[in-house]
Amino acid sequence: MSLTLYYGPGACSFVPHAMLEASGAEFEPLMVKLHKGEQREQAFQTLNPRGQVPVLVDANQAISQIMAICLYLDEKFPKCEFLPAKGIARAHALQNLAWMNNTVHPTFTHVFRPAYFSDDESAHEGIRAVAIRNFRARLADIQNMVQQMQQEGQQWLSGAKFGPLDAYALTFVRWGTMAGITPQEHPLLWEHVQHIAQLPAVARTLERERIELVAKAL
Ligand SMILES: N[C@@H](CCC(=O)N[C@@H](CS)C(=O)NCC(=O)O)C(=O)O
Repeated sequence: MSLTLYYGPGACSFVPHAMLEASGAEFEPLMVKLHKGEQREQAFQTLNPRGQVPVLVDANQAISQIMAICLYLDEKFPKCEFLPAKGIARAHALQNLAWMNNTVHPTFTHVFRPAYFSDDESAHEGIRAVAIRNFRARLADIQNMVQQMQQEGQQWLSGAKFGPLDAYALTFVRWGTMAGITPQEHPLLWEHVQHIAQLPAVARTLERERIELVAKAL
């Protein structure tokens, strides 16, 4: 077996984890305990000096960054149609995936890790509060994407089939529950997330990571 995925339970690495599971390929999932700081240990830093999951290793080559990993898996498993193959449909899917990765995701990093943004501990609650307000608005944006998808008669945010945008949407809704954003605040999005979670591959990923759609509050 040459494929290995380093993941943190419930982290953004859920996206490639669910894709690998959906691919049907054999892979080795290796858990990194982020809360214990394993991402800062030498063994992991050798793979990714930036100290972040996910890391995919294929044939002894390590790849980090969700965008790079998703595009790599899309190319490696073309039958899965994780993303539209070409043209405007592909450009639009990548546009939305990049936005999730460079805007929605870092918004929540302010909730998880306010200390990355201020040394002043007394500022952390304020940073969290603003980030939660912004994150709630970004979930509403994703719900608009779900509405547009339904109006176009589509079943998946990523294209013809389940893919990275769907897995990221599920991850974000779950993160929101940690910050007191109840899934019912975005009913269409919640319906879509529950639909995603019913896919056997996604259900297996949730089970391996030992996580549920509604998480414990931070
Ligand atoms: N831009 C990176 C973000 C990765 C990232 O933020 N990973 C988080 C988990 S969701 C992480 O490993 N954090 C470790 C830490 O903050 O120490 C990507 O796309 O892969």
